[in-house]
Amino acid sequence: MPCGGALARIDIVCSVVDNFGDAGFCWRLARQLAREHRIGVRVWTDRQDLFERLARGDEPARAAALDLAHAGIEVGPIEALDACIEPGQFVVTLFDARLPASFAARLRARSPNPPEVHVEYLSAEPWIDACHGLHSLRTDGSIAWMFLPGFSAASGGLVREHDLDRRRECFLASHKHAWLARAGVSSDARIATLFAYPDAPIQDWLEALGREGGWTVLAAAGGSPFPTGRHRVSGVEVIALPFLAQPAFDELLWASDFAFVRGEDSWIRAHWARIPFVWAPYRQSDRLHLKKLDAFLDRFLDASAADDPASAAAIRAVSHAWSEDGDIDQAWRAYRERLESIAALHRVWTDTLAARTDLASNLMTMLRSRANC
Ligand code: TRH
Repeated sequence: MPCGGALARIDIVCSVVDNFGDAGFCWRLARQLAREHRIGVRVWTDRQDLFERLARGDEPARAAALDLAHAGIEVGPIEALDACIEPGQFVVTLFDARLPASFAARLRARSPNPPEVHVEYLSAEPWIDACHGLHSLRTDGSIAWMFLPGFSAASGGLVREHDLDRRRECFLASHKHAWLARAGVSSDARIATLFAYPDAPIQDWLEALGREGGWTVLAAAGGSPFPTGRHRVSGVEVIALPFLAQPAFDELLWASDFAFVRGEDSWIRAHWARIPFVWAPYRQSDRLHLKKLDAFLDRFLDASAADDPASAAAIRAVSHAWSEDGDIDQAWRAYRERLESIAALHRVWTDTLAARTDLASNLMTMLRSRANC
């Protein structure tokens, strides 16, 4: 079977641990591979419902079937792989996903042997660069190649579609006004997206925001304590949104002046939205998430803030306070005072990242080189 061209097919296996991010990353990658690399994509998952939600949101007006069909992607249950599904030319497992035994046996019996690549969670930690591209040898003699997403040129990179800036600029020039009007936001409000974990100090932050005035908070679904609808909290207008289709989630970030983001996928989308943001890593035991946070802040601020230590300190303080490691009221005030300078640091950092090869392209290069085609 050919490796390239319209006939090539990739199987992506994605089991979901928690939240929206595992499926969110997979869905974005699948869509980009189908659209930009002209490859047939099949996604095998234990949470088809989440993929449908990402495709249509909780708004009946957006049809999941339409979006799935447009993307040209098949989404099926992982168990189906155990039956009679023949592997495609390339097989990718994500995060905690494992191949069902009989599918793995069929895959490894094939000649030539389709390469298996395992994609891990994104991290800014330094060890990523040395481990990306290594392989592990299994007891049956088969090999899995490790693909590690990351922020450096030595890593697997970040998901970033080729037309992303053009779509964002088009939205800002032509659609933002109507988008905000539909969401019920007045056009002179400063907009903060709130996509947080439930243990973030949301109430304390809203009180700080209320004292300042002028902000509208758009609370994304999941993690915030507010039911869908409008609320007035500590003097702040809070609009709690339904779960949005993934493209509309990007528009939410594009329309914002600032965002709290979390996990993995929204973290990277906040970069590409080119707005100042504060990231909360997924909580782990032994405060491991704070190590991940510092690894990111080190990379970001080393690359951008050599001449602005005051802004760097404000970013560090607010990021730690948001992950329950400090006083958000005090940290937010210092951060807010320097928001213009902080936005400039984000621009420098994002420009550096945007110049690198994107994750989907790096993945296809790895798959093709391992398949010798
Ligand atoms: O939901 P998350 O906290 O997911 C996390 C991370 O992926 C983390 O790495 C993983 O270990 C953990 O789950 C189990 O945050 P994240 O990664 O930002 O994913 C959210 C996805 O949901 C993202 O693709 C955007 C999408 N989304 C929508 O499409 N519409 C919405 O309304 C919302 C709120 C999110």
